[in-house]
Amino acid sequence: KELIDTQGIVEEDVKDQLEEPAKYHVFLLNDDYTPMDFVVDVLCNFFNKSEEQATDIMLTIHYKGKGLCGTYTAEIAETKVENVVQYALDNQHPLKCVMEKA
Ligand code: NFA
Repeated sequence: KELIDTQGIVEEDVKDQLEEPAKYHVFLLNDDYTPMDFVVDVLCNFFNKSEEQATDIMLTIHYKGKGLCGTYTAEIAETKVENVVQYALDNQHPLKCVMEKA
């Protein structure tokens, strides 16, 4: 956001400098076809989870429909989603990855 002051000078909105950048949750969604091992692999390699954390999250997704993989600023969350979606497509799995404002 830009503000114009009384003399017509453009200033940054002070709020923009004081506020933390918005954060986004990145989720994986369940499906009937993607192998469990592939999901664990994605969680380890794209979201820096340990094997144990990755297995917990994968089972949460499998039983509850979705699971939180990480929370990031917009640009990083977008890149995670793009990379995971492309990796799933490359391996012919229907795994879905989405982001939501935190
Ligand atoms: N439901 C999948 C299966 O039974 C496993 C899975 C887990 C898929 C988490 C997507 C996300 N093979």
